Amino acid sequence: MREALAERIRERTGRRPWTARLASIAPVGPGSLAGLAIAGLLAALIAAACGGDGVQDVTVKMTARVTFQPAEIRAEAGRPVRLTVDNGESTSVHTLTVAEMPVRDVLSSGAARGMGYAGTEYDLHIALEAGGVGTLEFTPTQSGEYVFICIVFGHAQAGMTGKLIVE
Ligand SMILES: [Cu+2]
Repeated sequence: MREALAERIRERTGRRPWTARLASIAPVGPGSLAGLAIAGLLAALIAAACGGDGVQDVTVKMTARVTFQPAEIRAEAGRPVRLTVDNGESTSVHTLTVAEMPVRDVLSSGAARGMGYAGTEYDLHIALEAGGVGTLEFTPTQSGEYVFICIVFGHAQAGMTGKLIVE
């Protein structure tokens, strides 16, 4: 059945479809080691395309105009996120805070001026002094749209808000 389909694709394109090529190197019998090595190589190549360790790297800048740049970021549910938060250009302390969001494995490197986690008040939070760069690692567990803000008084009202879209 599969061979018949492969034959039809070959007739139409003059080439063997890659699935048929994969099938022909699938491990069967004594020649299986070469097949396994090629399958392993393919898996490694696919993993590299996804960022190697599977971590989603995202960077958000806190700007001198009291905004987040970009103000919209995306992540995939179930995969760890390494969010680099860059307050290098502004002259104020800022935070990136998500009040409520289904999340696990949270690790925050920021805690400026006593603005670290206040108990379990926020699900995601990082506070950075002016000039500081930090990382917020987490794994979102549910798709949805989550608002992040800076909790320094007046900053969210001034426009320091953004959206984290988990798909
Ligand atoms: Cu701020």
